[in-house]
Amino acid sequence: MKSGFIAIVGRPNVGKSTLLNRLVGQKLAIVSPKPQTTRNGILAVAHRDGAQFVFYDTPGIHKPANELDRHMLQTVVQTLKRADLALLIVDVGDPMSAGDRRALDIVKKTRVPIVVGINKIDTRSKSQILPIIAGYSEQHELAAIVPFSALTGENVDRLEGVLREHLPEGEALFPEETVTELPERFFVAEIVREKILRLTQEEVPHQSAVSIELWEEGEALTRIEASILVSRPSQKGILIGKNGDMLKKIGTSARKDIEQFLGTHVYLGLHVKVESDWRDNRRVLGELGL
Ligand SMILES: Nc1nc2c(ncn2[C@@H]2O[C@H](COP(=O)(O)OP(=O)(O)OP(=O)(O)O)[C@@H](O)[C@H]2O)c(=O)[nH]1
Ligand SMILES: [Mg+2]
Repeated sequence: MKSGFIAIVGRPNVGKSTLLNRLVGQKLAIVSPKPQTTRNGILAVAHRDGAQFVFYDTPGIHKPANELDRHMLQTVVQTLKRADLALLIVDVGDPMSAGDRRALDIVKKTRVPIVVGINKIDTRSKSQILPIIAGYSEQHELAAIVPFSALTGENVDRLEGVLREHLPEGEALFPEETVTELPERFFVAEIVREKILRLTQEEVPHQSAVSIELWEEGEALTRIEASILVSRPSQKGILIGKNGDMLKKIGTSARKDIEQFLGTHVYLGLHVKVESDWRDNRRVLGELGL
Protein backbone atom coordinates (compact mmCIF):
# COMPACT_ATOMS: atom_id res chain seq x y z
CA MET A 1 0.00 0.00 0.00
CA LYS A 2 1.17 3.50 -0.82
CA SER A 3 -0.11 6.68 0.77
CA GLY A 4 0.93 10.27 1.28
CA PHE A 5 0.32 13.99 1.02
CA ILE A 6 0.67 15.71 -2.34
CA ALA A 7 0.72 19.52 -2.50
CA ILE A 8 -0.62 20.85 -5.80
CA VAL A 9 1.16 24.17 -6.31
CA GLY A 10 1.93 26.70 -9.04
CA ARG A 11 1.21 30.23 -10.14
CA PRO A 12 -2.40 31.40 -10.38
CA ASN A 13 -4.75 30.15 -13.12
CA VAL A 14 -2.67 27.15 -14.30
CA GLY A 15 -5.48 24.68 -13.50
CA LYS A 16 -4.60 23.33 -10.04
CA SER A 17 -8.20 23.26 -8.83
CA THR A 18 -9.51 21.80 -12.09
CA LEU A 19 -6.99 18.96 -11.67
CA LEU A 20 -7.90 18.38 -8.02
CA ASN A 21 -11.57 18.00 -8.96
CA ARG A 22 -10.73 15.55 -11.72
CA LEU A 23 -8.44 13.46 -9.49
CA VAL A 24 -11.12 13.03 -6.82
CA GLY A 25 -13.97 12.74 -9.33
CA GLN A 26 -16.13 15.49 -7.91
CA LYS A 27 -16.25 19.24 -7.88
CA LEU A 28 -14.83 20.39 -4.57
CA ALA A 29 -12.59 23.33 -5.43
CA ILE A 30 -14.05 26.32 -7.26
CA VAL A 31 -12.64 27.15 -10.71
CA SER A 32 -12.66 30.40 -12.67
CA PRO A 33 -10.83 32.05 -15.56
CA LYS A 34 -9.56 34.74 -13.18
CA PRO A 35 -6.27 34.38 -11.28
CA GLN A 36 -6.24 33.99 -7.48
CA THR A 37 -9.46 32.02 -7.35
CA THR A 38 -8.34 29.65 -4.56
CA ARG A 39 -7.60 31.25 -1.18
CA ASN A 40 -7.44 28.24 1.17
CA GLY A 41 -5.66 24.92 1.30
CA ILE A 42 -8.25 22.33 0.26
CA LEU A 43 -7.74 18.71 1.25
CA ALA A 44 -9.20 16.02 -0.98
CA VAL A 45 -8.57 12.28 -0.74
CA ALA A 46 -8.49 9.94 -3.74
CA HIS A 47 -8.93 6.28 -2.74
CA ARG A 48 -7.51 3.71 -5.15
CA ASP A 49 -6.68 0.01 -5.05
CA GLY A 50 -3.39 -0.18 -3.18
CA ALA A 51 -2.97 3.58 -2.83
CA GLN A 52 -4.37 6.60 -1.07
CA PHE A 53 -3.56 10.05 -2.42
CA VAL A 54 -4.14 12.95 -0.04
CA PHE A 55 -4.14 15.99 -2.29
CA TYR A 56 -3.93 19.59 -1.16
CA ASP A 57 -5.08 22.27 -3.58
CA THR A 58 -3.35 25.57 -2.74
CA PRO A 59 -3.64 29.25 -3.69
CA GLY A 60 -1.68 30.39 -6.75
CA ILE A 61 1.83 31.61 -5.92
CA HIS A 62 2.12 35.35 -6.66
CA LYS A 63 3.82 38.43 -5.21
CA PRO A 64 1.86 39.45 -2.10
CA ALA A 65 0.23 42.89 -2.24
CA ASN A 66 -1.81 42.71 0.97
CA GLU A 67 -2.35 40.69 4.14
CA LEU A 68 -4.68 38.25 2.36
CA ASP A 69 -1.97 37.52 -0.24
CA ARG A 70 0.62 36.97 2.49
CA HIS A 71 -1.73 34.54 4.19
CA MET A 72 -2.23 32.70 0.88
CA LEU A 73 1.51 32.35 0.34
CA GLN A 74 1.89 31.17 3.92
CA THR A 75 -0.71 28.48 3.20
CA VAL A 76 1.34 27.24 0.23
CA VAL A 77 4.57 27.08 2.24
CA GLN A 78 2.93 25.33 5.22
CA THR A 79 1.28 22.80 2.90
CA LEU A 80 4.59 22.06 1.17
CA LYS A 81 6.26 21.50 4.53
CA ARG A 82 3.76 18.75 5.35
CA ALA A 83 3.84 17.17 1.89
CA ASP A 84 5.58 13.98 0.75
CA LEU A 85 5.49 15.22 -2.82
CA ALA A 86 5.00 18.54 -4.63
CA LEU A 87 3.07 18.59 -7.88
CA LEU A 88 4.09 21.84 -9.56
CA ILE A 89 1.59 22.75 -12.29
CA VAL A 90 2.60 24.96 -15.22
CA ASP A 91 0.58 26.17 -18.21
CA VAL A 92 1.78 24.82 -21.58
CA GLY A 93 0.84 28.17 -23.13
CA ASP A 94 3.23 30.13 -20.92
CA PRO A 95 5.94 27.77 -19.65
CA MET A 96 9.05 28.85 -17.70
CA SER A 97 7.49 32.24 -17.05
CA ALA A 98 8.81 34.43 -14.25
CA GLY A 99 5.82 33.26 -12.19
CA ASP A 100 6.72 29.59 -12.76
CA ARG A 101 10.33 30.17 -11.74
CA ARG A 102 9.19 31.96 -8.60
CA ALA A 103 6.94 29.00 -7.78
CA LEU A 104 9.75 26.51 -8.50
CA ASP A 105 12.11 28.44 -6.20
CA ILE A 106 9.60 28.32 -3.36
CA VAL A 107 9.06 24.57 -3.81
CA LYS A 108 12.80 23.85 -4.02
CA LYS A 109 13.42 25.56 -0.67
CA THR A 110 11.15 23.04 1.05
CA ARG A 111 13.22 20.10 -0.31
CA VAL A 112 10.17 17.99 -1.18
CA PRO A 113 10.49 15.83 -4.34
CA ILE A 114 8.95 17.72 -7.28
CA VAL A 115 6.84 16.37 -10.13
CA VAL A 116 6.12 19.00 -12.81
CA GLY A 117 2.73 18.74 -14.50
CA ILE A 118 2.44 20.61 -17.80
CA ASN A 119 -1.28 21.37 -18.06
CA LYS A 120 -3.64 22.51 -20.82
CA ILE A 121 -2.05 20.36 -23.55
CA ASP A 122 -5.43 20.42 -25.30
CA THR A 123 -4.53 23.97 -26.37
CA ARG A 124 -1.28 23.06 -28.19
CA SER A 125 -0.09 20.57 -30.81
CA LYS A 126 2.28 17.71 -29.87
CA SER A 127 5.17 19.39 -31.71
CA GLN A 128 4.76 22.49 -29.56
CA ILE A 129 4.74 20.47 -26.33
CA LEU A 130 7.96 18.45 -26.83
CA PRO A 131 10.41 21.38 -26.56
CA ILE A 132 8.68 22.49 -23.36
CA ILE A 133 9.17 19.04 -21.80
CA ALA A 134 12.81 19.13 -22.94
CA GLY A 135 13.22 22.56 -21.32
CA TYR A 136 12.01 21.28 -17.98
CA SER A 137 14.17 18.13 -18.27
CA GLU A 138 17.21 20.36 -17.90
CA GLN A 139 16.08 21.13 -14.35
CA HIS A 140 17.95 18.29 -12.67
CA GLU A 141 16.06 18.40 -9.39
CA LEU A 142 12.79 17.14 -10.84
CA ALA A 143 11.45 13.66 -10.07
CA ALA A 144 9.34 13.59 -13.26
CA ILE A 145 7.64 15.74 -15.91
CA VAL A 146 4.18 14.85 -17.19
CA PRO A 147 2.10 16.72 -19.79
CA PHE A 148 -1.69 16.46 -19.35
CA SER A 149 -5.01 18.23 -19.66
CA ALA A 150 -7.08 18.70 -16.51
CA LEU A 151 -9.98 19.87 -18.67
CA THR A 152 -10.23 16.88 -21.05
CA GLY A 153 -8.59 14.34 -18.74
CA GLU A 154 -5.94 13.43 -21.35
CA ASN A 155 -2.92 11.76 -19.70
CA VAL A 156 -4.24 12.35 -16.16
CA ASP A 157 -4.05 8.56 -15.60
CA ARG A 158 -0.37 8.65 -16.42
CA LEU A 159 0.14 11.63 -14.12
CA GLU A 160 -1.54 9.66 -11.33
CA GLY A 161 0.69 6.66 -12.09
CA VAL A 162 3.80 8.81 -11.76
CA LEU A 163 2.56 10.29 -8.47
CA ARG A 164 1.92 6.76 -7.17
CA GLU A 165 5.50 5.74 -8.01
CA HIS A 166 6.82 8.59 -5.90
CA LEU A 167 4.49 8.14 -2.93
CA PRO A 168 5.96 6.51 0.19
CA GLU A 169 4.87 3.04 1.34
CA GLY A 170 2.26 3.35 4.04
CA GLU A 171 -1.20 2.49 5.33
CA ALA A 172 -4.31 4.49 4.49
CA LEU A 173 -4.32 7.86 6.27
CA PHE A 174 -8.08 8.46 6.04
CA PRO A 175 -11.13 6.19 6.24
CA GLU A 176 -12.57 5.04 2.89
CA GLU A 177 -15.56 7.42 3.10
CA THR A 178 -13.51 10.58 3.66
CA VAL A 179 -13.16 12.84 0.65
CA THR A 180 -12.43 16.07 2.48
CA GLU A 181 -12.24 17.38 6.04
CA LEU A 182 -13.62 20.83 5.34
CA PRO A 183 -17.19 21.53 6.46
CA GLU A 184 -20.12 21.90 4.04
CA ARG A 185 -20.45 25.58 4.85
CA PHE A 186 -16.95 26.25 3.52
CA PHE A 187 -17.88 24.79 0.14
CA VAL A 188 -21.20 26.65 0.09
CA ALA A 189 -19.43 29.99 0.68
CA GLU A 190 -16.95 29.06 -2.06
CA ILE A 191 -19.76 28.33 -4.53
CA VAL A 192 -21.14 31.84 -3.99
CA ARG A 193 -17.63 33.26 -4.47
CA GLU A 194 -17.23 31.29 -7.70
CA LYS A 195 -20.33 32.96 -9.14
CA ILE A 196 -18.98 36.39 -8.15
CA LEU A 197 -15.67 35.55 -9.84
CA ARG A 198 -17.48 34.46 -12.99
CA LEU A 199 -20.12 37.21 -13.20
CA THR A 200 -18.22 40.36 -12.15
CA GLN A 201 -15.14 42.06 -13.52
CA GLU A 202 -12.02 44.01 -12.63
CA GLU A 203 -11.38 44.52 -8.92
CA VAL A 204 -14.74 43.25 -7.65
CA PRO A 205 -13.96 39.50 -7.74
CA HIS A 206 -10.71 39.95 -5.85
CA GLN A 207 -12.15 42.29 -3.26
CA SER A 208 -15.11 40.08 -2.42
CA ALA A 209 -15.38 37.48 0.32
CA VAL A 210 -18.30 35.37 1.46
CA SER A 211 -19.27 34.32 4.96
CA ILE A 212 -22.18 32.14 6.04
CA GLU A 213 -24.33 33.90 8.66
CA LEU A 214 -27.15 31.42 9.12
CA TRP A 215 -27.70 27.73 8.34
CA GLU A 216 -31.00 26.08 9.24
CA GLU A 217 -31.79 22.58 8.11
CA GLY A 218 -35.54 22.01 7.78
CA GLU A 219 -37.40 18.89 6.61
CA ALA A 220 -37.71 19.94 2.99
CA LEU A 221 -35.43 22.94 2.77
CA THR A 222 -32.10 24.22 4.07
CA ARG A 223 -32.16 27.94 4.74
CA ILE A 224 -28.82 29.67 4.25
CA GLU A 225 -28.03 33.36 4.70
CA ALA A 226 -24.65 34.58 3.52
CA SER A 227 -23.00 37.96 3.41
CA ILE A 228 -20.74 39.15 0.68
CA LEU A 229 -18.00 41.45 1.92
CA VAL A 230 -16.56 44.12 -0.34
CA SER A 231 -13.95 46.83 0.23
CA ARG A 232 -15.81 49.86 -1.12
CA PRO A 233 -19.38 51.21 -1.55
CA SER A 234 -18.91 51.35 -5.36
CA GLN A 235 -18.26 47.59 -5.36
CA LYS A 236 -21.43 47.05 -3.37
CA GLY A 237 -23.34 48.93 -6.10
CA ILE A 238 -21.84 46.71 -8.82
CA LEU A 239 -22.61 43.51 -6.92
CA ILE A 240 -26.23 44.48 -6.33
CA GLY A 241 -26.65 45.79 -9.88
CA LYS A 242 -29.53 47.65 -11.50
CA ASN A 243 -32.76 46.69 -9.69
CA GLY A 244 -30.77 44.05 -7.82
CA ASP A 245 -30.24 42.10 -11.05
CA MET A 246 -26.61 41.13 -10.45
CA LEU A 247 -27.20 39.85 -6.94
CA LYS A 248 -30.20 37.87 -8.21
CA LYS A 249 -28.08 36.32 -10.95
CA ILE A 250 -25.33 35.36 -8.49
CA GLY A 251 -27.90 33.97 -6.06
CA THR A 252 -29.80 31.88 -8.60
CA SER A 253 -26.67 30.41 -10.11
CA ALA A 254 -25.14 29.66 -6.69
CA ARG A 255 -28.36 28.15 -5.30
CA LYS A 256 -28.54 25.61 -8.15
CA ASP A 257 -24.99 24.41 -7.46
CA ILE A 258 -25.53 24.39 -3.69
CA GLU A 259 -28.68 22.29 -4.08
CA GLN A 260 -26.72 19.79 -6.13
CA PHE A 261 -23.83 19.80 -3.65
CA LEU A 262 -26.04 19.32 -0.58
CA GLY A 263 -28.64 17.16 -2.30
CA THR A 264 -31.53 19.17 -0.85
CA HIS A 265 -33.69 22.20 -1.66
CA VAL A 266 -32.09 25.43 -0.55
CA TYR A 267 -33.24 28.96 0.20
CA LEU A 268 -30.26 31.26 -0.27
CA GLY A 269 -30.32 34.83 1.04
CA LEU A 270 -27.44 37.11 0.05
CA HIS A 271 -26.53 40.45 1.64
CA VAL A 272 -23.72 42.78 0.62
CA LYS A 273 -21.65 44.51 3.32
CA VAL A 274 -18.87 47.05 3.00
CA GLU A 275 -15.80 46.53 5.19
CA SER A 276 -13.17 48.95 3.97
CA ASP A 277 -9.91 47.32 2.89
CA TRP A 278 -10.81 44.03 4.58
CA ARG A 279 -7.91 42.30 2.79
CA ASP A 280 -5.54 44.14 5.15
CA ASN A 281 -7.70 43.72 8.24
CA ARG A 282 -6.51 40.81 10.38
CA ARG A 283 -9.70 40.72 12.43
CA VAL A 284 -11.88 40.34 9.33
CA LEU A 285 -9.48 37.83 7.77
CA GLY A 286 -9.66 35.84 11.00
CA GLU A 287 -13.46 35.89 10.93
CA LEU A 288 -13.33 34.61 7.36
CA GLY A 289 -11.08 31.75 8.43
CA LEU A 290 -8.14 33.18 6.47
N1 LIG B 1 -7.96 24.62 -22.06
C1 LIG B 1 -7.77 24.24 -20.79
N2 LIG B 1 -8.17 25.04 -19.79
C2 LIG B 1 -7.96 24.63 -18.52
C3 LIG B 1 -7.35 23.39 -18.23
N3 LIG B 1 -7.28 23.27 -16.88
C4 LIG B 1 -7.83 24.40 -16.37
N4 LIG B 1 -8.25 25.22 -17.36
C5 LIG B 1 -8.90 26.54 -17.21
O1 LIG B 1 -7.98 27.42 -16.59
C6 LIG B 1 -8.68 28.36 -15.76
C7 LIG B 1 -8.10 28.34 -14.35
O2 LIG B 1 -8.39 27.08 -13.76
P1 LIG B 1 -8.28 26.86 -12.18
O3 LIG B 1 -8.41 25.39 -11.95
O4 LIG B 1 -9.21 27.77 -11.46
O5 LIG B 1 -6.78 27.32 -11.93
P2 LIG B 1 -5.96 27.42 -10.54
O6 LIG B 1 -4.56 27.06 -10.83
O7 LIG B 1 -6.65 26.65 -9.49
O8 LIG B 1 -6.06 28.98 -10.24
P3 LIG B 1 -5.89 29.75 -8.81
O9 LIG B 1 -6.83 29.13 -7.84
O10 LIG B 1 -6.26 31.16 -9.14
O11 LIG B 1 -4.46 29.63 -8.42
C8 LIG B 1 -10.16 27.97 -15.82
O12 LIG B 1 -10.79 28.79 -16.79
C9 LIG B 1 -10.10 26.52 -16.27
O13 LIG B 1 -11.25 26.10 -16.97
C10 LIG B 1 -6.95 22.55 -19.32
O14 LIG B 1 -6.43 21.44 -19.18
N5 LIG B 1 -7.18 23.04 -20.57
MG1 LIG C 1 -7.48 27.20 -7.72
